[in-house]
Amino acid sequence: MADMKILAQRLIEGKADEVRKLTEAALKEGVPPSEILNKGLIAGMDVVGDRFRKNEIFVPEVLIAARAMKAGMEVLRPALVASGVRARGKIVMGTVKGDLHDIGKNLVSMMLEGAGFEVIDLGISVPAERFVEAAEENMADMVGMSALLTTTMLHMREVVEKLRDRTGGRVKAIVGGAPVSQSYADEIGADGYAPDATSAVELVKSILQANTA
Ligand code: B1M
Repeated sequence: MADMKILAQRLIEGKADEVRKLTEAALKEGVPPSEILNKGLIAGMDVVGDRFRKNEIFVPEVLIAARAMKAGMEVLRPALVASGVRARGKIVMGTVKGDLHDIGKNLVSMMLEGAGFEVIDLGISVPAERFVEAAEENMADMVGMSALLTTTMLHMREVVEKLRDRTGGRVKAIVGGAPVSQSYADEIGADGYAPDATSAVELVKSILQANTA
């Protein structure tokens, strides 16, 4: 019989193949997709996020767990869509123009997906206009920007300004990456800043919940 605790445990251990198989088996047994998502995959990812925050595990373990999460989500996504479980929100993510660093951005994206958000990942070196176009085309709730260079973080301001002009503040903007700080986020008028992937998830939840309240 499908056991969501075992599914969560395999995800924590980063066993992508087992997570995929257990998710398929649970669906076949008729476990509701929302239960597989919340009690299996997200529950596992929450533990990973918590351990990462406490420095009990590090980036490689998180990436491996996130890959297992992705494997489960690939199986679950069609069933979730069919059962009408809506994502918690839609976020366009990318590393800003001129910047090729994507390890942190990928980690943030995966953690957000793990927390039930839909992420549209534009990749690296994304021009300001592309962020705004993608937010409009996809009716996104938020744009997330990552920068690892002191020179490229300067492009974040342009994205924030364009977004505000074109969407009137409907689409929120958050920023992160090693050289970025809360004071820089405040200076450029971003809606939020997070120092790491776990706090990024908390930040997105709080901004989008406040938005719909
Ligand atoms: Co580059 N690099 N790099 N690099 N690189 C740094 C960033 C640097 C600090 C190294 C150093 O000099 N000590 C330095 C930047 C100096 C500065 O501007 N202050 C630097 C430099 C100078 C360069 C080049 C210019 C080197 C050269 O060619 N002369 C060049 C630039 C290329 C370019 O982008 N145009 C370059 C190239 C590269 C590689 C391609 C070799 C490679 C990137 C591979 C890749 O990403 N696919 C690379 C790497 C790996 C690094 C270091 C070593 C590691 C970065 C990393 O992945 N960290 C880095 C030094 C360091 O940080 N120790 C360095 C792990 C990752 C999980 O952390 O990305 O910080 P991080 O993400 C965190 C948080 O910041 C946050 O959450 C993540 C998870 O907790 N976060 C967000 C990130 N994005 C977020 C978004 C959010 C919220 C939170 O909301 C949207």
